[in-house]
Amino acid sequence: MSAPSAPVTPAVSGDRFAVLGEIEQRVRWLATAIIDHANRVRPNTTGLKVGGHQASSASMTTLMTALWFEHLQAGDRVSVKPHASPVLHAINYLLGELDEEYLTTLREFGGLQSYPSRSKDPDPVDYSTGSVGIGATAPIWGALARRYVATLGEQAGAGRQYSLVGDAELDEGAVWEAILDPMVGELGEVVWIVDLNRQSLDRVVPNIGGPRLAGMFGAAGWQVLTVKYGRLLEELFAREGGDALRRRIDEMSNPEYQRLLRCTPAQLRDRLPDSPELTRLVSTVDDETLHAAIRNLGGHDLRAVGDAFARIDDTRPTVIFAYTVKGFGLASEGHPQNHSSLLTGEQFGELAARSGISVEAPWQRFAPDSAAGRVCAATAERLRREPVPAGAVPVLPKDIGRTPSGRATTQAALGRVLLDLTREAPEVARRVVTLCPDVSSSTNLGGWVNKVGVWSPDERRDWFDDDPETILHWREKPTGQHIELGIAEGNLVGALGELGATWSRWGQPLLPIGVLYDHVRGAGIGALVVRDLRGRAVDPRRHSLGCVTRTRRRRASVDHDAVGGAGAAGLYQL
Ligand SMILES: Cc1ncc(C[n+]2csc(CCOP(=O)(O)OP(=O)(O)O)c2C)c(N)n1
Ligand SMILES: [Mg+2]
Repeated sequence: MSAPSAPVTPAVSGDRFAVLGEIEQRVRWLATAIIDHANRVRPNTTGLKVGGHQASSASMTTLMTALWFEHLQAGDRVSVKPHASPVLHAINYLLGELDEEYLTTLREFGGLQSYPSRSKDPDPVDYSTGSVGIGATAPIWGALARRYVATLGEQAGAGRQYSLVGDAELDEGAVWEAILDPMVGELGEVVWIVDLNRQSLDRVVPNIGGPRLAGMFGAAGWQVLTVKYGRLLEELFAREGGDALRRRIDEMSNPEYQRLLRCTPAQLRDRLPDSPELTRLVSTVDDETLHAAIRNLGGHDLRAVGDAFARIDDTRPTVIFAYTVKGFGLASEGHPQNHSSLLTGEQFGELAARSGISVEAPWQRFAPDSAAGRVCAATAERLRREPVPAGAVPVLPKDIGRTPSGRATTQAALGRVLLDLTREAPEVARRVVTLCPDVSSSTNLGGWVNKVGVWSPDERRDWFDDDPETILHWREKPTGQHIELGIAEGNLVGALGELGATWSRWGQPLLPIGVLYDHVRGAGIGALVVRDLRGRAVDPRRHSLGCVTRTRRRRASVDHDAVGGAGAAGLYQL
């Protein structure tokens, strides 16, 4: 695969953007080189494929450069789409958060992980990702968990919760299950940035389209921002015949557009115009400009991306659709089969030359006294995080003074134990949070829910509090300890995972307990590997969670970075 040569970074004016462009180019280079080294340089004793995703990474380098080096704040947290992990490591390296020795270890035992891992990677990773859709939604549940901790009166910091997601990732059911939950529409700290490169793993997706997706997010109450074109294209749109150019690009199918990305300027002159006005406009543009213009999408324009970030409204969740080119700046750019493709030695050498780097000395940081070096230092300073002090873990009672007599269902026992805990160990009970996908009453949580109330960011009136026939009282208040979800078992698992991780994120241990029916435990949890107490295999994407099912006991121990810890240790087991 070899695209006609083009400038790696579109021209940006102004010192600030020139420096950012330089950083972006270095990030793209480093991300590509990390993968190249693992596959073409590091001795491979087994001969087995190593892999990595150069094109998926290049698709996001502009977005991630703009985010990290201009907008991100220390309190923010980011989930990075799995196959862009090299971009995250490249940025962390430039910020001094990752040692050079790791850059040669991608996908090696003990080295940089295939996908961002909060526990196994040596540099700062906020959310582990890997299974698409699960990592994307994790910051939603992270936001919820942080709000929950804050309503306990504990310190949990503040900041946005970003998800950097692939466009094909939006096919995942977990995404829509989360977006549909009405609670999520109130999480103004949630920001999704969709890398809209029109490609999935296998193909150019013919009907993936911003407007349809925008309508779906908009209907769920999200702010929708679109970054479609870069400055060069906008400039051409303003010229005579510009309307015809815009219409032509807007109306062509994704595969046709993608084909143009693989064309030489001469081929573009032949294929692009469909009207006399457009033929005239194209004839006024030189080859280099024409070639750059067709790929000049907003997601590769630092200024356009920065403008969108500046418009984020923190009163509701935001999604930014950023149009990008998969493999941007690489020889494989825009090719339908570039998902796992690797640059050849020759192509890698060409990229080095265009990036101003030598293949022999690939791991160059910026000189500290250069403009880019100063931006890196200032960014590292801005994003520096204080270590989180561990909160006190209440002691779990070994005995709550109740001896079962006769027969009882596990669900009855669960209801009783929870209430007993409020009397025998109130400090422990205060840390218990129950979650349920619309089966609270039928799993015997009624007494507990009546006692502790239902969690809601704001106090809400219970219109049935004066109704003598109402047994289960639905008192919604910020101090409630039960979180009610819709019939959404995927959300249950996602939220449990993040509530179980608050000890490691914010130093505040919680004891999350999820309750669902035994026979539906597979629903929505399909993305995770759930085993019973005898089971061994665990899913690598979640921290810890406890599920008590309706008819039989189950403990879903889902291992991830920080399994165990306070959040898991106190999980309730019958
Ligand atoms: C649940 C799940 N199914 C399948 C995969 C394999 N997979 C990895 S990336 C990918 C395509 C992702 O496309 P997109 O999100 O658009 O990202 P891009 O590579 O275009 O940046 C697939 C199917 C996965 N990681 N997780
Ligand atoms: Mg894609």
